[in-house]
Amino acid sequence: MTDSKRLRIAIQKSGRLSDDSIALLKAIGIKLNIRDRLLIAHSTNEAIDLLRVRDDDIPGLVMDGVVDLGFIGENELEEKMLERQAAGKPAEFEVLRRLDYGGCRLSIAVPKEFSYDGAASLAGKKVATTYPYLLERYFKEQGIKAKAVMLTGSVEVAPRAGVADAICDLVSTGATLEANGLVEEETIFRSKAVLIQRADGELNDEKQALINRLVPRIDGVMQAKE
Ligand code: PRT
Ligand code: ZN
Repeated sequence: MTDSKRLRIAIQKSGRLSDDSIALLKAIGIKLNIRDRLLIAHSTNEAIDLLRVRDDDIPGLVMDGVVDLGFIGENELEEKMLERQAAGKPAEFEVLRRLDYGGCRLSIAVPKEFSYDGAASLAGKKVATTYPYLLERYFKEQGIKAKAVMLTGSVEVAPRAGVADAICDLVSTGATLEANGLVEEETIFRSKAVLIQRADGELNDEKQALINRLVPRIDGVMQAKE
């Protein structure tokens, strides 16, 4: 159980952001007792509970005020914000810090055989992605009429499978694109992990004081690494 007087922080349970987020919490002096299978982890030295969930759920948990803070990739945060705005749901949050991990870019890539000559080449094409709102926004900005096809996994095989003409997916080294015969053509969003706070004004003074004590320590840890 979580106690509403304790600060609630959402982190990715298991994935690319988990280890770095936990390492950062530990580096700022928060002692954690994490048991692998459990959704909740309590700090043993601060009034903090961790909620360990899928990264997709973190923006909504913060925007709905279920948790006070969340560690999340800007790609996922921006996508969920656009999705919630479109659905008329609360989409407010405050970015406390941009962090030094989780770096990646959301890029459009096409099969080697595709004769690509600028974004206009995508007109009338299907583009597979897990980020339809970010992609549709890009199409709109570019004035292109193309279709975003939503896939939650295996986006890079969509062109070979005949499901789409191109893809829009996260890239870090580019090895996955290369292995699938795809060429990166446009970067539509650059992302890092961020620490966000709920923006509904419902935080009590003690929680706010704790946050105000923790954030400068994050700055200290990041500066020490530079
Ligand atoms: O289970 P859950 O929903 O929590 O996890 P998930 O599978 O949705 O997310 P996860 O753990 O894969 O990624 C979490 C976050 O890490 C993303 O939302 C990004 O903010 C960030 N991140 C940083 C990345 C990458 N780098 C990355 N390289 N997320 C995904 N990738 C993928 C990329 O799309 C490719 O398929 O990793 C693969 C390898 O990339 P290359 O370019 O190095 O080959
Ligand atoms: Zn996810």
